[in-house]
Amino acid sequence: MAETQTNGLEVLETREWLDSLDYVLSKGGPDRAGRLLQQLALHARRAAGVNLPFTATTPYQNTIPARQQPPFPGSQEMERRIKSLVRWNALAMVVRANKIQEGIGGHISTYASAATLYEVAFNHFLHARNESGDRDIVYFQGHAAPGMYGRAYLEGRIPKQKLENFRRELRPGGGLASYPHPWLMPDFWEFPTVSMGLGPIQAIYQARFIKYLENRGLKESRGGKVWAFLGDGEMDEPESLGSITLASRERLDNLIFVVNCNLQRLDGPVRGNGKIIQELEAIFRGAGWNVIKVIWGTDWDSLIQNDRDGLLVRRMGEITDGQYQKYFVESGAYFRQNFFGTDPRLLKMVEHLSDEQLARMRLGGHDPIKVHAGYKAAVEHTGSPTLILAKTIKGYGLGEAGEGKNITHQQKKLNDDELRIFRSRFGIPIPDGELHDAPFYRPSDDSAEIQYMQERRRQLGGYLPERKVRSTPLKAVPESHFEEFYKGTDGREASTTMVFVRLLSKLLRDPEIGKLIVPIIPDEARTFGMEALFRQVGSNSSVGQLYEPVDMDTLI
Ligand SMILES: Cc1ncc(C[n+]2csc(CCOP(=O)(O)OP(=O)(O)O)c2C)c(N)n1
Ligand SMILES: [Mg+2]
Repeated sequence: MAETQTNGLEVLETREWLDSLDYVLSKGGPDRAGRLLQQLALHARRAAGVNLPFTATTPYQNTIPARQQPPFPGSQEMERRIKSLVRWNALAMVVRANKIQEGIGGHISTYASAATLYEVAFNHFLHARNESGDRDIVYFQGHAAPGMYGRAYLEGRIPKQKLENFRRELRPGGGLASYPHPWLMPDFWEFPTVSMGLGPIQAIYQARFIKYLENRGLKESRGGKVWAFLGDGEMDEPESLGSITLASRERLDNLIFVVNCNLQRLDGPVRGNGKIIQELEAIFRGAGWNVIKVIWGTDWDSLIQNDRDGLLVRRMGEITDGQYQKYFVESGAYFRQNFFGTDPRLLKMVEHLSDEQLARMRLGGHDPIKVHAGYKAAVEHTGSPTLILAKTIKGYGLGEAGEGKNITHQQKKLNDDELRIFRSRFGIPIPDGELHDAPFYRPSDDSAEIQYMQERRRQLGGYLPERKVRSTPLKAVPESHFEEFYKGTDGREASTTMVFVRLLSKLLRDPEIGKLIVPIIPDEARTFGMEALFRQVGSNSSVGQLYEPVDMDTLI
């Protein structure tokens, strides 16, 4: 709260206003309270010129408060066990490959930090087919590929032999590609997502294309979403941000970006001195996106609820990402002293928690309940695309072997001790004596875990990722369209553009092929003599034409 509030009268006045607002909230709900606040701001501006400063960001807390979050629809315990199995196999795949062949590479820590983001999506959201026959389209973060292979192995879709040959596809029996690419694994990956930045920009254009097909009546099934799972470092690629205003202008509410904010990139912090979540929130809110922050896990709920004066949330907002990263590797005592120790009232808030409990306070991106709430709000949102910013720890679960450390992205080998700690933390039933080789682990088909994950995928219409070629070949265009061009222009001069435009016009008039051609002319249609197309084929806009064109009368 502002310093001026040391004045007793002002404190009382503020309390009265807050109580009134609480009353409106309880009677009329958040929408009513929102309208009231807007009216208040408008009134203050009209009556006395009070100008509230523009804020592009909201406080450093979850967008969805605990009391508004929906119940979790699955078995948390079962899903945690399945997630642990995927974690283990993803890690084992990279560790084994590098044991067998020095320098083979691969990534452990990206998936380790994103596991909950993927597992909640796989168990509850990603449709291979929905009720209307539509499907979700998913861009997987390239460096998280080991997790997708680990899951497909448990689903029985990838044999152990291929897992063994990760990054060595030419070995007998075949192997698995480093990164997603349909050319390398034509039955599995649908889209290439490495280099970084390819996923986000492709997802935007794909979501727009799907809306176009729907608006033109070329696609009837509905409700499918385009999901893009991205890294926070990846958001610095020009391609990641380059088309985000197109997505909001076109109101692509079929598009969801999930950014795994583990605060780290390849070998350093994403924003040591700043906060990547706040920065991305400002950029995307400014561009007209719906932004959902998933920062704090359930462990924080009661502290946040008791934070009546906003002291805690203010402190959360003061800390830089570099310092948050330091908390990830430090003890609970350090966290208490450095984070809460600046104010006796903050210290009091956590006096009932031991250092150990403090060190284990989970972040939002590792908490299925919070992730589920964010995803549900995203799929239900209409009118604009959604960005989910989930806070996580890079290399989660690796402990001393790399959790939260700058070297974690390049961690490809674990010694026996480190394997044992990871195995025990996630409860994988592999005895100490067998750990050295990091063997894969898959329970039998009739185990509760495999049954559960199979049933979830059945409910969601099948497996993902899976690439199926669905296109039907088109009939060739009649040769007669081209005959006049074979003859030449008989001495008259003709430019290549003139001939191209004539050819295009002819093809557009063909009843079969014409309806399938979409001229996309960002500019220079007139310069190249194509203005006749405006009347003949029209130009596409998802909102129709909201103005009277200046040259309406002159267009033929
Ligand atoms: C265009 C491009 N530049 C550099 C790389 C090399 N590279 C691979 S992963 C990575 C860092 C990824 O950081 P982030 O996006 O935060 O993902 P995280 O692993 O932390 O989830 C880099 C620089 C790349 N793959 N593509
Ligand atoms: Mg990162």
